[in-house]
Amino acid sequence: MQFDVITLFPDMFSAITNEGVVARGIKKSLLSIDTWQLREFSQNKYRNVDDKPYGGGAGMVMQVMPIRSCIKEIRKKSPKTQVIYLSPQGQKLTHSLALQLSKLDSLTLLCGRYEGVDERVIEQDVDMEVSIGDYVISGGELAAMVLIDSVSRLLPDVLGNQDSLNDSFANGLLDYPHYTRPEVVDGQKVPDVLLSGHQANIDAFREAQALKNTQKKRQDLLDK
Ligand code: 4FN
Repeated sequence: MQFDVITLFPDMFSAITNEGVVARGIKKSLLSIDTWQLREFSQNKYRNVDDKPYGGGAGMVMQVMPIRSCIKEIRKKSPKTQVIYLSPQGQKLTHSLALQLSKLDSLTLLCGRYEGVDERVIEQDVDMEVSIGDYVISGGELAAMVLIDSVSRLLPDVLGNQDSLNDSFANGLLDYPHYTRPEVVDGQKVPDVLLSGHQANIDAFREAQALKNTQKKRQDLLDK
């Protein structure tokens, strides 16, 4: 899968390209991330890509033409790329949306800064707006990295054998609780059944715990 990222801060993406699941996917040539410095598409010698909002008010707005020229350049390589604007106005990123996106060959991720992009970009150049949640953040880059991580781990062969986390969300429940050595720590003991060696009982225990956990902490997941 090909990710093209339009951003004013390409260096931020080293957070996912240098280590972890995404980095491993890149090493195995299962995915590729290219960043595009939006300033290189500026139309003036100062490399500005933002301007004052029509109608007045605080802050600056990202201009249409640098973004449009950048997307045109990306389309030379990936003509059918889907352009996603990471935005608080977007549809919420969920496991199910990540799964849908993971079936596509090429995604272009547009990262906003300042007050966001000129509305005409959204009208003409953006296929989909996606949000990672309802809180204020300073730019779309962190959101784009969350999307890339969640989509990449769903690509065939990226995770290898360790796909337990995908399985657990596939049933729409939270995970069951995990324990590792030592058996007792500060008087806290690992549940006996996990030491019993009786796999059917262990599976039943975990399923019950996952359900209980979900009811207690995330009832909203069960309401859906
Ligand atoms: N954020 C809200 C309302 C109004 C503005 C914001 C906000 C970064 C460019 C957008 C935010 C949240 C989830 C991108 C937030 C996301 C962004 C995201 C984002 C700079 C303009 C801005 C009601 C959600 C609190 C700043 C609510 N997922 N503006 O954060 O890009 O992807």
